[in-house]
Amino acid sequence: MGVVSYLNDDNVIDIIHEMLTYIVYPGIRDGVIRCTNINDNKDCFTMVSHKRLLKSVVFLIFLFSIIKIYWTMIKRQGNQSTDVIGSKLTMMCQYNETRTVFNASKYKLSPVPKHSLKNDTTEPVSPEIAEFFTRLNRTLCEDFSVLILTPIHNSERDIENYVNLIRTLNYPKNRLSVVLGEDGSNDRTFLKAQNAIEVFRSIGLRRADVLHFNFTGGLETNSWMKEHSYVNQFQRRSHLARARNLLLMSALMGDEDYVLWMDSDLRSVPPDLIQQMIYVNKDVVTASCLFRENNGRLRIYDKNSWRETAESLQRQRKLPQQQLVVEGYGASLRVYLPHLQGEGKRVVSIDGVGGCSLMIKAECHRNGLYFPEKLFLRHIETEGLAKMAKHMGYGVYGLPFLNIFHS
Ligand SMILES: Nc1nc2c(ncn2[C@@H]2O[C@H](COP(=O)(O)OP(=O)(O)OP(=O)(O)O)[C@@H](O)[C@H]2O)c(=O)[nH]1
Ligand SMILES: [Mg+2]
Repeated sequence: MGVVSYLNDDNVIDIIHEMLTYIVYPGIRDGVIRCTNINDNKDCFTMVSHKRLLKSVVFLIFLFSIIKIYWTMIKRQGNQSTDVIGSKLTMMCQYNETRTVFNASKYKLSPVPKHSLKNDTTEPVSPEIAEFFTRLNRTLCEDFSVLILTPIHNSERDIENYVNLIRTLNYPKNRLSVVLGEDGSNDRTFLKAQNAIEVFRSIGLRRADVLHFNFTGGLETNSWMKEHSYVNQFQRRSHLARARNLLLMSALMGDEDYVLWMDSDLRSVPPDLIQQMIYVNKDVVTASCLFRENNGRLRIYDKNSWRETAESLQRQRKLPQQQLVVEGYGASLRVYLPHLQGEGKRVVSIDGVGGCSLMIKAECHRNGLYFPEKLFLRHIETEGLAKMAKHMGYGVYGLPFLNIFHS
């Protein structure tokens, strides 16, 4: 007689399968198999082998083996859809490009230029097109905890508007945290930021804080011209990269899903900015940052969000390793993000990003993605981060139809 033992939570199919396998085992002469529960020592059922049953038993073993394999496969598939996804990150908000087919012949879009050259303007698209590329099921993407990080410096004038922008975001406030990181200001930025934090706490944000960093090395000037002159870009961007990294290191907790980098000097952002960015489920993604002139013309403000072209890469190969490449100074051989609208896609792959509103999966930061303070493949700060992200195997994307406006 053979005995098959089982535990309370053993699978019935597994038990029967084991008993059937046993019954043809030649060592069990009487062909009796008993099944015993080892928790309470009680028998559940017994199987007796008859010669004429052997054929059908072999057939049943075969059948059960098939069912078992099938069962295991289904179980494994089920596991994958929660496992690979890495918790809730992809499952709930996946954007499926193939589900929405853009009718290119119905809606005319300006074709993607070979490169953006000296053109830093963009045409507004019709409300219909904008709606097509920003439509989403809002309820799907509100389950993540998002940390908004904003470096601030001499931002006294911007903070009130910044507070309003955070207020108007329609993402659940209890899943939002804001941490501001200030250094080197010679105005009342820190005081204003402390007041802002009080407001954030009062409207129910998950966490709100302002940090002061005591480090030097920034450009000590209040002149916009000097700040943006080409010769000062290494120092300015390197210092800003450091401020961002310090902020990241001090503020990122273990339970945040996304980090949204948002500048303090934005005029407006869409209320569903966060949902839009989460919806596309990318490691690194940025919106188009524009500037609206008084005459209504749209200028591309953020020239750090671009796609490389064969020409831009060829030109870089000729440069010394230690040469900083910054966009926005002279004719561009790259294609700026808003000029990629012509591809007719909600989300497009890019190679450089700016920091106006930049969403990064917290996991990427935890895995070592940061803002290079020195050159990384000839780039620095946000553009350096994009280069580093690609180097680490992360995807870098832009949303050419999602506009935010710089002040
Ligand atoms: N902590 C810190 N924040 C900074 C520093 N410089 C700029 N910032 C902040 O970083 C963000 C981006 O800086 P901006 O100076 O706006 O960069 P930009 O948009 O390229 O340039 P502008 O045309 O001057 O607006 C803003 O929120 C600034 O307040 C700095 O030295 N330290
Ligand atoms: Mg700015």
